[in-house]
Amino acid sequence: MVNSLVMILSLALIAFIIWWFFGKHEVSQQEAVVRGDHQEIRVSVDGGYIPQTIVLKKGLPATLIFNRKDPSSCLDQVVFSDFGVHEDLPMKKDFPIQFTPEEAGEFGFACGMNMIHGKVIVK
Ligand SMILES: [Cu+2]
Repeated sequence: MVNSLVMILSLALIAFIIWWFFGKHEVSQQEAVVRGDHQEIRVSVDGGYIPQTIVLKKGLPATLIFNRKDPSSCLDQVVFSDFGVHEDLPMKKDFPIQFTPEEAGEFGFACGMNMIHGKVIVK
């Protein structure tokens, strides 16, 4: 009895490990679109940032068009500390945030309370 229980638990654990390593973990990632002399991407704010990971090209001015659909006060500000951006996001309105990523790397951004996170990858 105990043996079969251990067996079942082991199988469940193995299944979990397989899922963890080989399953599809949907992390939304999107690249900005280059338009002439700048790059642009839309980010919607709804329970989190969509896409959560934004890929930008190094050295090209970027416009991130935020649109907040989530009324929770948690998400009413967005902070890109590496780029000196700290803005209030209006509800249901396009709100452009502009900066130029001068260095390659990964840079986090977050809500005003640093609870909800997104990431900028500069290549
Ligand atoms: Cu928050």
